[in-house]
Amino acid sequence: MKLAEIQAALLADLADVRTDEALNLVRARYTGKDGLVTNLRKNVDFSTMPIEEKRSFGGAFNDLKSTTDEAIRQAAARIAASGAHDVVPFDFTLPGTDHRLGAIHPILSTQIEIEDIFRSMGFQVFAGDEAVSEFENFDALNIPGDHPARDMQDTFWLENGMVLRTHTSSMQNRALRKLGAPVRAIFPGRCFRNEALDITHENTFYQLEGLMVDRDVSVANLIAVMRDFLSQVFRREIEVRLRPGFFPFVEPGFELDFKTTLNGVRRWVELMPCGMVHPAVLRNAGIDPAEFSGFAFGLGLTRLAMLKHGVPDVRLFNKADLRFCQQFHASL
Ligand code: FA5
Repeated sequence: MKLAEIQAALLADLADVRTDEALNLVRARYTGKDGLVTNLRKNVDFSTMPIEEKRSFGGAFNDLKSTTDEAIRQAAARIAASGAHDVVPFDFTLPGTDHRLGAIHPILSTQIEIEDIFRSMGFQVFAGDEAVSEFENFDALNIPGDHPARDMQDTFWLENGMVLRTHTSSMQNRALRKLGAPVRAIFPGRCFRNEALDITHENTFYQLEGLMVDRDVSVANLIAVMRDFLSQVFRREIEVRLRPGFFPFVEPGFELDFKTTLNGVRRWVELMPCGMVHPAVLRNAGIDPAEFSGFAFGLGLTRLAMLKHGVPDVRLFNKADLRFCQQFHASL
């Protein structure tokens, strides 16, 4: 074959090439050990060739060689751009791709569990806002501007006069106005305080408020509901006790403790403040305290999640450290 014929045949072969495998065959046919271009050089006896002929053959051969290399390089680039060499046969016997599913955050899973328990006792879940009026967070709860109780909750004030709610009690007035009496409701949600942070104090944490207002509601109802609720959460009979506690929006007010074993020692653990709704709070929501009475409680949802899961430091919850979150397998 003449040089020009070889070049024409090469270009025709490359035009049909679509895959790496096909290109390798063409490459072997022309530039391989026994290829057409390679043999062309091998079969020439330069020793007997006149110098003029040697020059013209050498120049033509070098042109053919570089045209061949360049044409093969371009064909390889075309195949790469087409993505054809990515196509691998599908192996149906390989294990499937493992898509990682998210999991419910331990505070939310605790909240969902508690909501289910209270729903079964006839309570409804009332959603609230995180930014509330000063009235809702304080005044409606019998905490006027000059009341020292305001200092107990170091507050984030917004420029428009609203506050980031310091407690879910800020929803009491709204819930009572909207739902009226009699009512049984819980309102879980995020609260904010300008706290000095430590292992039990966060600036952003969750509470779950409960409110039951009806005719003849007494402290006995409060104790019964709390004992029933905690026994379901901890899946065993729970003993509770009340100690006096002060909150301007309940009268009488209590701290509720429950008995549990912590670090091998059986003891009372403080769990949540609660009390009988103050008549002023009912009046502020248009409810007649002569007809209705009720109880309220403010559960530290974040602290309960700590107790349930044995989490030693409250700050772990907000750290967004996957190693921490992945320990809880309450998947969606
Ligand atoms: C209150 O917030 C009252 N509103 C509770 C209440 C409701 C009393 C209804 C009476 C009737 P206190 O400030 O103690 O109370 O907070 C209640 C719970 O929220 C605490 O027991 C604790 O579990 C949780 N808590 C308070 N501050 C923080 C914090 N900085 N970080 C994590 N949890 C907190």
